[in-house]
Amino acid sequence: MREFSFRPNLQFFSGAPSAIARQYEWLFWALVVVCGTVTLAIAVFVVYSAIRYRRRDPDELPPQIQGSIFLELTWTVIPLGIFMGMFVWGAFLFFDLQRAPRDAQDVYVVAKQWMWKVQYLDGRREINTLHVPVGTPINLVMTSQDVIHSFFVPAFRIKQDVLPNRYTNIWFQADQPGKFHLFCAEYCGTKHSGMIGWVYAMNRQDFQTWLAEGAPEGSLASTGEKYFHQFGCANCHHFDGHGPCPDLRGLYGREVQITDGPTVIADDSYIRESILKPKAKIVLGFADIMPTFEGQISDDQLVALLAYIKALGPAPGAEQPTSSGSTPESYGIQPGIGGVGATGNANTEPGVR
Ligand SMILES: [Cu+2]
Repeated sequence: MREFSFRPNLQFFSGAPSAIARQYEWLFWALVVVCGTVTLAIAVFVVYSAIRYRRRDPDELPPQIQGSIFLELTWTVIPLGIFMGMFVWGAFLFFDLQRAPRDAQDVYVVAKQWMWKVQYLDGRREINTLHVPVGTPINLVMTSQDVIHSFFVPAFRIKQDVLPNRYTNIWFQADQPGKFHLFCAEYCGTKHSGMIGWVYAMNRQDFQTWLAEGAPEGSLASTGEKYFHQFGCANCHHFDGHGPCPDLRGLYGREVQITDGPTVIADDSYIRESILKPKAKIVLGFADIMPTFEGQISDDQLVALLAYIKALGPAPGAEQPTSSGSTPESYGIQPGIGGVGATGNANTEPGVR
């Protein structure tokens, strides 16, 4: 297993352990070379001109030169093309890193002063370490319990702010096994510098073995299902489309029409807001009857509820949501399974892993 820690050394290409990280290195060095060349060329020309055209006699009157359209267009258009090219290159890479592939596996991260709590869909949890299989895109869904933190793994060139009261995400895919440093990159209090950990990229086989070692309480979605009944959500959110509150099957990633407002995408942050501040966005056609759960549900419980809601497939005959990220199948259940005889009864087993 290769150890990769972040220490300054003179390596031009570090052999980064992910494809996007290597593309970032190419972009970085292209920027250095282009900007360095332009800076050097200008500096040399300034020095050359200062010497070549220096005033030799106090009474000297230099010949007047009229402008040259050709010259001005040349030195405007060529650099514009080069720098726009770098902008477009950088923008494409940026978007690549912002949009997780559809088959990415969700892993939930809750940051708090001063640790990283990681929860896997199968129910395994860990602190300050993140185990991932090689060759699988991992979509980190992150939130903070207190202040702003920043999830930073230099080896994968990923850094994303982790904010209270909403979810942010970033994805990466390790393509070689190894151990990589994880940092908090946003000053978050006294022990900020101790908020560090390791990302372990493992062969799939090793990862499966590791995963099987510890999830005593069942999958994250099944834990979420437990909370769904415990907090009484099931009393109003029926799975037959006839309850007093919206049917949550297939909700995740779908467009939702708000009363007196625009449509919104039902993403992680929307679902979170709907649980903690249900009055913020009332779904069209439903009454404002949901109580707030602010202060009653922890971030860890919210993550489990989210996993459960995502795991509910669409209602039979409904369209698949079009969002990226994990599909209901990756949560270990079949689409539509949430509707199988389920009317919010604690005895129904939606077949979660
Ligand atoms: Cu922090």
